[in-house]
Amino acid sequence: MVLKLYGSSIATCTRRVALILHEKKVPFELHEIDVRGGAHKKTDYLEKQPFGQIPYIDHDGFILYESRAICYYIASIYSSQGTKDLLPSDPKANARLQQALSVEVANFNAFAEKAVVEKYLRPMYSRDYKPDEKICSEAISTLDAKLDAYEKILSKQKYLAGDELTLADLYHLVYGSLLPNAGYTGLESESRPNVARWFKELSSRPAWQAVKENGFKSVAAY
Ligand SMILES: N[C@@H](CCC(=O)N[C@@H](CS)C(=O)NCC(=O)O)C(=O)O
Repeated sequence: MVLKLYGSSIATCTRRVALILHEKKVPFELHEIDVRGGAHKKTDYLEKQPFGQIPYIDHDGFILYESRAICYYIASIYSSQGTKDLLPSDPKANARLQQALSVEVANFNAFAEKAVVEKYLRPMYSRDYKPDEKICSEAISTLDAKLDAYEKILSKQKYLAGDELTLADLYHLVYGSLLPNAGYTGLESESRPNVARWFKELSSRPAWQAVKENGFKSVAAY
C-alpha cells in the first residue's frame, strides 16, 4: 500500500518529510489535514498523533509521528533507492550523523524556527499579530553566532556529518529557506563562504525544488 502522509503541503514539518520522500524516490499520498478548521485536534486524529500536530504517516498500518523520526524511518527502510547514504550504517559515520542531527535541533532549528515563527508565520496566519522584535532579534543573534561554528566545521568537510550528504544537512532547508522572510540572510553571507556554499548546494536539490514554497502534491509513482 502506498505510504500515506497526513499533514499540510504548506507546513514546515510536513515539508521536511516530503523532502526526504522525494530524495528517496518513494511514492506517497498526501492527505491534507484542515489545520485551520482544527481537524488535528479531533478525537480520531489524536488517536494517531496524541499531541494534535501534523504530520504523521501510515505505512501499511504502521503509524509514526514526529517529522525527524519519520524521515529516519524512510531513509532506513528505503536505504537502497534514491539518494544513497543519507543514513550511514558504519558505527562511526552513524555516530557523526547523530552528532549532526543534535546540532541541527539544538544549535540551528531552535533559533531559526523561533525567528521565523515570530516574524513571519504568525503574522501570516493572523494579520493582527504584532511580532515581538526582541524574541526575534535574540534568536537571530544567537543563530548568527552558532553559524560561526558551522563555518569551522564546513571549512574542513563538505557536509555537517562528514563528506557525504545526510539527513542532518537536508533538515536545515525547512526553516533555513524561510530565514530571509524573518529578515536574516546569514546563510548566504560571503563572510561565511563555506556555510554559503553548503546552503546554496542544498537549496538547489531537485527534491527541495519539488516541495518548497507553495505546496506540493502526492507522487503516485517514481
Ligand atoms: N516536533 C514535531 C512538531 C510538529 C509541529 O510543530 N507541527 C505544526 C505544524 S509545522 C503543527 O501541527 N501546528 C499546529 C499545532 O501545534 O496545533 C514534528 O517535527 O513533527
